[in-house]
Amino acid sequence: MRIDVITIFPEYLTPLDLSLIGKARREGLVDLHVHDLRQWTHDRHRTVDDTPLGGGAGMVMKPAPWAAAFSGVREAGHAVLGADVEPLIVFPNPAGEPFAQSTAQEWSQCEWLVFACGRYEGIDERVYQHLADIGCEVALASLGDYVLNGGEVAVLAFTEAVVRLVPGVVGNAESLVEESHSEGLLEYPLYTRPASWTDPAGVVREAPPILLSGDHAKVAAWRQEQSVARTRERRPDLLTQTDGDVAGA
Ligand code: JEK
Repeated sequence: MRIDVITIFPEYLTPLDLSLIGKARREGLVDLHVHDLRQWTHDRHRTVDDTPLGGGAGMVMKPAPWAAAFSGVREAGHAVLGADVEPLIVFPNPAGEPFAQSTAQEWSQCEWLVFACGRYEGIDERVYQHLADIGCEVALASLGDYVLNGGEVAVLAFTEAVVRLVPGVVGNAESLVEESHSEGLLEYPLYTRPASWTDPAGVVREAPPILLSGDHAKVAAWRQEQSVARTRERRPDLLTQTDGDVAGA
């Protein structure tokens, strides 16, 4: 999978060098490129923003650097992937479709993603019109119902959620199988050694004895019950969603 990120703050994306994503990049499973939007400006001040037409607070991103950036990034991608491959262009946007695990699953099937990080009050509307006109597939996605200062933090989250679904990235394939089984439910409680732990207040806290029984079917049934009970308590909305019928709910 190839991923391009266009931003005025490339340093914001440096966490993508770390951990699971960094390893996936070094292993060649993901080809990730971060671009500074200002490289597609031509004035002395490398201007990417201007005042909103019609008035109002804040600044708006100018269309020309974005059009030049998409042209440059598409050309670079075509040189590697072939001229017949087109990216899905994703704009993080507070008014976009809420990003969900199902979105991550869809995007993980893409050969090529381009993330376009806006700042200020957003991007001139004609950029979206232009991309639609030239036949690009475009998606607006929101990280959630709260206001961020730009798209970068959303792209970190989108990329992490997508890349871990790329085959070979999560080393423990069992994890992904378990994840798909528990879909739509919250995680059951986790325990590790010691089975009997004295907390800092001197209280002896035992792990549930069933987890030491060695009876895998009983353990699985207990975990399922715990997941359903927790979901009912903390996220009842997940149990009334009509899709993804949950067994044992
Ligand atoms: C991309 C610029 C900052 C801040 C105006 C929006 C209703 C008006 C733009 N989940 C998410 N939250 N925020 C973003 C996000 C924010 C962005 C950009 C994504 C580009 N900004 C900004 C305020 C406003 N208000 C809320 C009232 C617009 C995001 C994602 N993904």
